[in-house]
Amino acid sequence: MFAALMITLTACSTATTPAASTEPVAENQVTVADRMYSPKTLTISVGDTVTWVFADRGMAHNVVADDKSFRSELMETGQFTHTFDTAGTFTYHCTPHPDMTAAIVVEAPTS
Ligand SMILES: [Cu+2]
Repeated sequence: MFAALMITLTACSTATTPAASTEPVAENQVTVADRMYSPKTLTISVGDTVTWVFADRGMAHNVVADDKSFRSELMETGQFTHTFDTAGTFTYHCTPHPDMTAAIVVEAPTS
């Protein structure tokens, strides 16, 4: 039973672990893969930069703010970054896939 569990875990991690990269994993990162944004809601602080990492080979996506404050190109691979200078909730979507939606919640510094 334990062995079976280990095999399941190993298979799962193999499928979801990104290819080895020399670049450090960004703190505020959204992965665009499997026709979805992950995490769907990312909370950051004012002044933080979000990096979207496109990794859905064979299917191009983009990142378009519903308020048009940022917009990426259509990409299968590569990265897009945007720095959020104002607090608020910024919803965004993918042009070819309107059901792909997510949000960046930008929190003002507490004083
Ligand atoms: Cu898409």
